[in-house]
Amino acid sequence: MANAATTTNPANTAAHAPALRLHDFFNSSAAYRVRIALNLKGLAWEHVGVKLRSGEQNQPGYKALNPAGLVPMLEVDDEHVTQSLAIIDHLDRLQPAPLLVPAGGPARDRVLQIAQLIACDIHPLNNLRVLKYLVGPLALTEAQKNAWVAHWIGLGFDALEAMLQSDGSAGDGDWCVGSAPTLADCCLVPQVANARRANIDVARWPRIHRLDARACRHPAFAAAAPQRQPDFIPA
Ligand SMILES: N[C@@H](CCC(=O)N[C@@H](CS)C(=O)NCC(=O)O)C(=O)O
Repeated sequence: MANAATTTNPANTAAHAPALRLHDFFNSSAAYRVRIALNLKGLAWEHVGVKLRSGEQNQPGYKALNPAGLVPMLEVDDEHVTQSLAIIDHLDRLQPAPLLVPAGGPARDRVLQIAQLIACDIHPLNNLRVLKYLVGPLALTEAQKNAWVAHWIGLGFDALEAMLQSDGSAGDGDWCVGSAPTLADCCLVPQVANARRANIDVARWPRIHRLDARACRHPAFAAAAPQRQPDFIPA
């Protein structure tokens, strides 16, 4: 099913338009990053739902496609690309406009630092399989699990807020780095959505709060939101 929210960006002139199929789950923040990137580039893509709550990601059929048993996975013609940051890097090479990881200089460093702070330091600690392990084999209570989630998001957002503040050029701008959306914003918005799902008051971090609100008004971000996806299940 083609994502109705996306249209082809006339600024992009790729000679061959590969078939893009995103193995996706509406509430996956890693997949949400990729949905934003695809939309920013105006690429047409097909949603392939993977039902994480019923464990479809661990079934042999999906694991044959992605042995890690995680979404997202992007099929680009016959190639299977996993890991959201690698997928977005792939998309930058497939269709450079707009470039989501700046080519060089301090902006590139800042974008990658923010993206990796979120994708490597915050998100994995609160992933579904980690939380299941806490309440399953480790027998934590729901309250202890929630405290775990709030602790790691809080610690990470404290660092992120300070990083955003230290950016003299863009700390008060519309985007995490520079004057246009980048990979950093593709990571920030889904992580804020995760924080809200965990009932964390994101207003504690004014820059993160403001940048998220600004980005969510952009059509590419709005169309990628969980509630706009075909497999959305209301809470
Ligand atoms: N580092 C991976 C993380 C992927 C990931 O953790 N995906 C989650 C959803 S956000 C998942 O598939 N979880 C399934 C599970 O925990 O069983 C990426 O950036 O793509």
